Amino acid sequence: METITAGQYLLVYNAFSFTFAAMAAGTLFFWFGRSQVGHAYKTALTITGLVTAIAAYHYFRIFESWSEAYALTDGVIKSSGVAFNDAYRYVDWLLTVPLLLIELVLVMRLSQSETVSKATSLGFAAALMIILGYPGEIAADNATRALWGTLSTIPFLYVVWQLFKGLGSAIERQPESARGLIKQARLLTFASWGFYPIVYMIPYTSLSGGSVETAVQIGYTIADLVAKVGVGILVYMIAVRKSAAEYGEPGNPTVAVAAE
Ligand code: RET
Repeated sequence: METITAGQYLLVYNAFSFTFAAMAAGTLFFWFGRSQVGHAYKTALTITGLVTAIAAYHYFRIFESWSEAYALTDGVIKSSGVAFNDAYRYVDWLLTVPLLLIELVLVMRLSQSETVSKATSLGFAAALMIILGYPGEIAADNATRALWGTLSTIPFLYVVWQLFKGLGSAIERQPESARGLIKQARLLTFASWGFYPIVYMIPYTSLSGGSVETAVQIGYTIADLVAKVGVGILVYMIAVRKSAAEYGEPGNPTVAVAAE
């Protein structure tokens, strides 16, 4: 394992701890938020909270794995001999990335057949992207990393293309008041997702040793916070705004029933 400094170790340690707290808090917020939206949007918020719940569990495990991998005594850091487990991150993505796409599709409230076909094709491509990326992430040499990274980019580009082109026409059919927010959610998804392959390429830079490990862990952690909690908050706002447009003010069941 690469040698890292005590400062780098603590930075990653605190970032994992912070992210566990943020994901857990996000889960409570999204699930309690279900009471603020009309019934058509409750599933979208259930899934948004499920994404952060799955991530909270994995960040807890990642945090534990990180602290087991190193021993910090009197300000001196040593590798403990137990390997840091990178698999938690990929297992997390395998579950949460398709769910994130489904959450976006659900909040658009398309027809049932459109929802099923978009959620299936996007979910499948996203899962393929993660499965192809993993062998590269754990590869010892950069050539193997590049090979799997390139393969993983194929389904990645398909997802990005679908988000922009495929959902584009659907967005135009959304209520005026929510359109801007939906475009923002799509853009934030695009920007945060684009950050992952950049972080993946850090080992090709002039950084070395513990700096690579630290930059990769911090990079993926920031991207996860934006992609799950940041996009989740936008999904919540879209659901509230669309509920107001379609059912009347939030939490007013009389209007909601009348609008059905
Ligand atoms: C990998 C491998 C290199 C090529 C590409 C990748 C893309 C990863 C992405 C991950 C997104 C994860 C999310 C997690 C949070 O919920 C696998 C790094 C293109 C886009 C959104």
